[in-house]
Amino acid sequence: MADFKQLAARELPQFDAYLKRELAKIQEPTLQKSMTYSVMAGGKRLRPLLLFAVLESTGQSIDETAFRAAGALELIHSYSLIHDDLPAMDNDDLRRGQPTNHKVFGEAEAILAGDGLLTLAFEWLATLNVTAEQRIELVRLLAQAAGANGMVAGQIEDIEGEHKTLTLAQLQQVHHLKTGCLIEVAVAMGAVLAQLGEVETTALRGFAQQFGLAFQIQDDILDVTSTTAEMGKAVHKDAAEQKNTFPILLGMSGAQEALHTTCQQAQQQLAQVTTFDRTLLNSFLDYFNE
Ligand code: GRG
Repeated sequence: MADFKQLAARELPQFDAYLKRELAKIQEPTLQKSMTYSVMAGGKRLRPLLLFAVLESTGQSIDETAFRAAGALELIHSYSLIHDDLPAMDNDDLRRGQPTNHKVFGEAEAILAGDGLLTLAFEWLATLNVTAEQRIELVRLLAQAAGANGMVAGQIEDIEGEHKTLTLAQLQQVHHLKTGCLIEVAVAMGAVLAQLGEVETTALRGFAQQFGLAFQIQDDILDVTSTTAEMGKAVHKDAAEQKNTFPILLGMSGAQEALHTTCQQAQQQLAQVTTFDRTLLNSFLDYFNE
């Protein structure tokens, strides 16, 4: 059984080509360029890889249907990052080391590129070559995870939390909604495509929830000191910006311990899967030991 790196090396070149080909069908030239710019800007494709991993682990093929469903996840992810970077939100000039969408195309265009990606995601799901029941379930799952009871709620709670100190439970809830829901739905969508039963689906979702939390704790740990290549020294982020992070609430060693415990919990959730090989999904946790 492959590990997540082998899966990525095998599938991502074809997946990227699929995304490029499909995005080339957008007729309005500015939208076509700006939407493609952000989707093809070098993201890790973590959510698509989780969906592919569920299919691979359960003996299903990773075909154009899988690419289209995983593509919908990546479109939503890209839209969220474009909007998150806007002056009204995080006001970031750089994303993945490149100018953010609004810096290249303008603010109004970036809002519209995000809108275009959000709606295109659901068009892709609605035109999937699966049963009508599966299509409806996939649309429902993604809408719930990305919407006002999921990622959008997380974003607003994050913005509102900026001016106060959150408790650990509140911080975990913000991250669960803001990033965890989309990570969790990636495996849930894989489970729908693979037609898994309730026990496996629940275990996979539990695994992904813990994985998403670990992902966030790791991101906060790495964020405490980010090094700039030009200056060759550690640059500490603005103290206000760091108020609600795991290292601030738990201390650095506390955050590292929380990361370790969360990975163990992810493994325990996955251990409840007994009907297929867990090696590939387990290997996603290696991401935190690099
Ligand atoms: C604007 C509705 C709306 C939501 C935005 C996801 C999100 C919500 C904001 C992203 C802000 C952020 C930096 C969150 C921390 C988690 C994180 C590192 C997300 C980036 O996901 P990756 O690492 O991104 O999967 P890549 O670049 O690999 O695609």
